[in-house]
Amino acid sequence: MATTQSTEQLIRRMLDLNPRKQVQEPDETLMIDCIEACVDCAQVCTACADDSLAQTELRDLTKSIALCLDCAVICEATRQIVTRQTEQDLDLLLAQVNACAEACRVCGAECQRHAAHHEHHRICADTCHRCEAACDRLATAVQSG
Ligand code: CU1
Ligand code: CU1
Ligand code: CU1
Ligand code: CU1
Repeated sequence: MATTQSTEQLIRRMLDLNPRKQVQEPDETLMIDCIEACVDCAQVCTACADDSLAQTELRDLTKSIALCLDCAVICEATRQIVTRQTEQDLDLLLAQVNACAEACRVCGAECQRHAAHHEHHRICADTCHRCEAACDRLATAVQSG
């Protein structure tokens, strides 16, 4: 019988199966948090941009749409790069995670400006802030070796 696994369990299980997994606890939990936060953020930013396109005051939302599309692709790339353990380059990982934190910071700030009048922007701003924090925590851990 198939048991339903949470995304976190699935990410952890797949990392464990790689015989060349480089990361160990406590950094492993930070990596899994980052991957999960990036999955959520890519999803929410894509939907936020799409929801903005459906609004009538489109011109006011142009910047948030552009930043959400940027944030979505950066989060998508980040979750892949953090996931790959075989020959993982920590300098590249660090650069990518820092870029992701920056994308989430600017996107989160812009979406926060619209949070009071659009629920999708409020959710997006919260999701971006959580991803920024997860990326920052991982960057700090990787940096301190
Ligand atoms: Cu994002
Ligand atoms: Cu975002
Ligand atoms: Cu957004
Ligand atoms: Cu991120």
